[in-house]
Amino acid sequence: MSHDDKIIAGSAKHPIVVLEKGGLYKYGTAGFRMKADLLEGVTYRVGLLASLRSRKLNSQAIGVMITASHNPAIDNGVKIVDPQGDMLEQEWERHATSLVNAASDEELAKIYNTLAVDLKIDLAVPAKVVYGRDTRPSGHKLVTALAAALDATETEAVDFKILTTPQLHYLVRATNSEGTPLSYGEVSEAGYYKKLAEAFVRCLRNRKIEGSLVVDCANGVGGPKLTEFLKYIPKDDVSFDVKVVNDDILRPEVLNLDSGADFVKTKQRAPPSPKPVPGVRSCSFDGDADRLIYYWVDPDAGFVMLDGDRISSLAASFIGDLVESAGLRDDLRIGVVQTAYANGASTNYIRQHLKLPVICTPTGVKHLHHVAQGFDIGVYFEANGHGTVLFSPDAVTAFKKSEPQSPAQKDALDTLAALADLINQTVGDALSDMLMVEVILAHKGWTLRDWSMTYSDLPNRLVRVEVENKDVFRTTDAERRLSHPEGCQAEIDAEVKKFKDARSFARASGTENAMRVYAEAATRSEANELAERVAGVVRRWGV
Ligand code: G16
Repeated sequence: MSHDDKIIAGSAKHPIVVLEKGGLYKYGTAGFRMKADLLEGVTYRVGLLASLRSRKLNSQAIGVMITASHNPAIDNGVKIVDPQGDMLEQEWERHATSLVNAASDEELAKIYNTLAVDLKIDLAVPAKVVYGRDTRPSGHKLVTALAAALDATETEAVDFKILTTPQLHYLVRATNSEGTPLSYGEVSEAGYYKKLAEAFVRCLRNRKIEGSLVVDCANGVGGPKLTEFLKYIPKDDVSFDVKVVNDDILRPEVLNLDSGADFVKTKQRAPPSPKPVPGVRSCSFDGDADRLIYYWVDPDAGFVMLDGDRISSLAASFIGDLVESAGLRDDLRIGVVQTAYANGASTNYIRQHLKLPVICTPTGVKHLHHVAQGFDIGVYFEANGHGTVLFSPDAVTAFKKSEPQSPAQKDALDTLAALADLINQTVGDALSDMLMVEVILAHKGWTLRDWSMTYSDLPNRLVRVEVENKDVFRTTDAERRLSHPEGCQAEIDAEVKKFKDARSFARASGTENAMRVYAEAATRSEANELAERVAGVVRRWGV
């Protein structure tokens, strides 16, 4: 069979579903994400693109992750991971979109070949794709479609089975750096646990983690993976009292249900089950363990949340102090990257108190990651808890090679070097970020209450608004304003003007069929009211 015949035959077995009303599939905030029954053909086609990408990049391994993260259990998604473990280069998103929207199997083969010619890809060189999936039952079928595409294109395939999203990102980078001086770690799930556990011990050195930590895993893949990771911590060196909850992956319908980071962030309350114990330090992962939110229920003040903005300012402050103690302040540029969802108080705190630059990008870690790479130390977190800290090769060399002039300087350099290993450099990782937070709290001797006292959040509200046609909304100015439909932004501005110290914006979600509206104002009730009013404007225009 010719190459084209193989591609066509595979596609016929994993057909694309034609969308209603001439709709097109789009590579959104985190790849293609929708109801799982629409995704079989999409995943087959994504497999074809991954093979092209590997061939284009000198046969380096490309990753494919099958997950819908925080979405409900009936959804699924598929996204491509580049060789260094970061998200697919944005220029290629349109190639993914054109392949996925091919009208027929024959047309698909044609577009595949045209892409190969246009992008100067030699189809005779080897290709490699590594892949994983979360715990959604629909993942089985999608993996079969993916494997068929890899088979049709004679691509070497490695199935890592069930993983968290950040684990797959780790494995892609580890695969491509294996045996080089920049080796990222052993190419196995165990290698990931070993690397994190070893760095965690090095980061802590004689510091004690106070109290226990309850980790809500959204009944997703993070549950079993965290339990597995805990076995790698040497009990003689570190006492880490973790209680893993909401880790039921056997009942798919409970995934992300009334639990997880997205629930906690959007509802601004603790998961109802297990009943929160006042005063206990708690955190939530999302369904694929790439987002993290901390919180506790205060016996006096009630629920207090420490979201991505708080994690970002905590990390920036701690790492900034270490860089100062290490004598590297003048050598390394530290910066923070946020999105429009960042609480205004956090931006002020980072700029005015920490004296660090802050850059705002559109939503999606793919945007933040890219900008963070422009710093020697780039701290990026979305308010929803998705983020990480990136260290440039120069920064890592400085941590390892600088000659310490005092024991305090040595301690700072050692901690920085250990943090660079502990913090996942490929993408936001709830497990790795949680260990980073625990390390910082242990070093500072802080409780969550101490952490929450660094600044006061402006009251805010995030709402999800279902509209008939979210595609009419287009944004500008890092999503802080709507350019389309014309006239809509003027109405939002008019609503905002009615409130003191207020800010609001609306944007179409790239992972759900809905609009998101964010509002900040001087009081909680005003933030709620403003959000509802802007939601009303969006509903009127979204037809
Ligand atoms: C994904 C992206 C995040 C983004 C989130 C929500 O998260 O990776 O960067 O913030 O979607 O995006 P949107 O508002 O466009 O729906 P996850 O955890 O769902 O993969």
